[in-house]
Amino acid sequence: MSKTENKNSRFSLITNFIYRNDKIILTAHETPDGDAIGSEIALFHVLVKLGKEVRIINADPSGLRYKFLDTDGNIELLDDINTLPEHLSNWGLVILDTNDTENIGLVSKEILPFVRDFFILDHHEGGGNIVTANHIESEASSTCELLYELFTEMKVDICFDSAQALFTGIVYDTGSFIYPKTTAKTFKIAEKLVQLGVQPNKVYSHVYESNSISSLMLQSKVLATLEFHFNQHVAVQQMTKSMIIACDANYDEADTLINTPLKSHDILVSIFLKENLEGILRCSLRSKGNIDVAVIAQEYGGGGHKTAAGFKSKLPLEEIKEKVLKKLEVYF
Ligand SMILES: [Mn+2]
Repeated sequence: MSKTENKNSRFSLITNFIYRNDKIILTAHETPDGDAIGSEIALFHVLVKLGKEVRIINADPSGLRYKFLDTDGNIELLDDINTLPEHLSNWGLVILDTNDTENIGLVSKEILPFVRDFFILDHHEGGGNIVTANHIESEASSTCELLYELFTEMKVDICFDSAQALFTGIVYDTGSFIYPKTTAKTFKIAEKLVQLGVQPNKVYSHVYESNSISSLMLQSKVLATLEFHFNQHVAVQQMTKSMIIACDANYDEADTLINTPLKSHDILVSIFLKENLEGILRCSLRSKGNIDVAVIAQEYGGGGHKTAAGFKSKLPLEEIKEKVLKKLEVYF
């Protein structure tokens, strides 16, 4: 591998960032999902192999279902700023799977302002203020897919742990290879990762068959809130803080329910309004057909893709529900 800077290659910006920083912190979006954690773990192993000093620091804890990717406990939680590296001005920061620096929780306050350099690697459609130090390909199925291609361009070896993390991110973000951005390339990459030893069934089992009983209880409560609008073309579900507490469940354990209404032929948009334990509301939106839900999310300071987007709000749940339904009126 050449250490000379290559200005013409597809990944030259991120490659050069890696070459000029010997100490690198990795982070990803709040409530990190399979692609966020998969990206962090995959890049971690590659950077360590390149001789870098690497830390993964997230604002929110990883879900239990992703612990198999991090058996060595390399992911640190930013809940105690005393554990931060001493001289942050010597460190570079790579932000994965979001292009919104407001979407990395406390990392945006405690780390981002103090590092010498930072870089965004992501596949979401842009929100408002996109910084220039970025590599964003919104056609990519996942950040993990981009990372695989970066590693290939850099000609670095992908170890088993890294391969398994990449595969998990791709499976998660493509809904197991069925969402619109799943391409022949996605399958080719998956094939390579399986050749490196990844067992698809093992990944599936960890990510999708490790729900707790409390999560099932929470899901039954959320599904019971299902209501229909616009002649049964729009479905709304909600999860309140009190439901999470009553079930002794975790905030993200009902997440997949947003996809359930879309299983009906008639439903074109699925809305999921959920409060976290601090009472802060997140509105997630999914669509099929030609309804661009990213536009709605962007109006409220969020972002995402045409068929999958979301935003956070301090407004009450009922108010946001009415506002979002109003925005959808033009389609029906
Ligand atoms: Mn992603």
